[in-house]
Amino acid sequence: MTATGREPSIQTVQQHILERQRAHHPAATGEFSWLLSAVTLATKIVADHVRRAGLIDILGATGATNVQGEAVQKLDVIANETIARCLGYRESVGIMVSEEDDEPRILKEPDAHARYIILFDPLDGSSNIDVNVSIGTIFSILQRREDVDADRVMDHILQPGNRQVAAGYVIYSSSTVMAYTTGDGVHMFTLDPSIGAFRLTREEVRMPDSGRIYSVNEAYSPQFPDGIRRYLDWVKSEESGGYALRYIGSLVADFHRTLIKGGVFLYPPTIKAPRGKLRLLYEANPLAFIAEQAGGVATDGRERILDKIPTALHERTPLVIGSKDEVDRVLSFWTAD
Ligand code: FBP
Repeated sequence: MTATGREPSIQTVQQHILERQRAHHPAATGEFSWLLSAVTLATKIVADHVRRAGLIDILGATGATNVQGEAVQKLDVIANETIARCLGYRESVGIMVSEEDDEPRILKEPDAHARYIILFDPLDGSSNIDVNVSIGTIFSILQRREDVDADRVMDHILQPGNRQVAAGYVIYSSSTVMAYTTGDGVHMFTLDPSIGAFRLTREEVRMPDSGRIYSVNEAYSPQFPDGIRRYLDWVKSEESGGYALRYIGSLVADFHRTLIKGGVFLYPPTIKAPRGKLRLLYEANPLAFIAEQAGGVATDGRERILDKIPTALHERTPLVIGSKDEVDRVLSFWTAD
């Protein structure tokens, strides 16, 4: 019951998408909200596993290593298979790309129906699973290109981020929150355990234009480009007027904070990872779409993330993302070579 004594309105993700789509596309069939219901279903199942992880022995590694060279966590596999299964029930999903899979999964032979491609990081921040720190799922949705033969799978997948039709993330934390955009603003939903549904809690989210928070793994600063090191010296100087450092080590959580409170998140190139660590297709692109839709900015230090032409499935990119003024500030010290 709200302060006014009225029952708060209950709007689920599907309702919200349908209503906004109908507002802009009266002929909308509901196919898209049906597609996104696979994501909400899967992430509800993942949220339940994450919450009970310590109780049902699904913490820890499987002993396997994924295509990224990372130790695969048991929950990585559960999240990956759960999302694949739920997406598999949707006629409109033809191709699926996951951080955990070496190759794309062709769910359906290319036809007029199976026109969507879903790219996702099933469990971001998995190094934080065992220590009960916020983790998340990140997803990006593309449509098959009409100018390319149906069987040229990689040409359909390797599209620039500005071709995304939707993107979002779910953060598994003190509460489970989903944020998404279809290019019509950014909207947030909180999972209500009492009804098992994501309920609208913030509409038209705007990222503040500035924010005195910077987020980076400073342990790597000896490996950062000079410009980044100069920015980090400035941000800690009196001249900056004082900033706080916040680094959770889960991209989805560091981004969620930046989206709400403002500031800047950086994962620059390092000597060890000259192209950065984060993946373009299912980490940088979806978050860049959300950032821009909320009034923020995302760059690799040289160009807009959403304009980058991908060349490989698990391609990495440097990432500077956040409030306009803070990203501009970083770029005033550093421009990628
Ligand atoms: P995955 O867990 O999905 O592989 O993501 C990579 C990640 O954990 C990000 O969530 C996070 O921002 C970054 O790596 C942390 O890297 P580092 O430990 O080098 O700071």
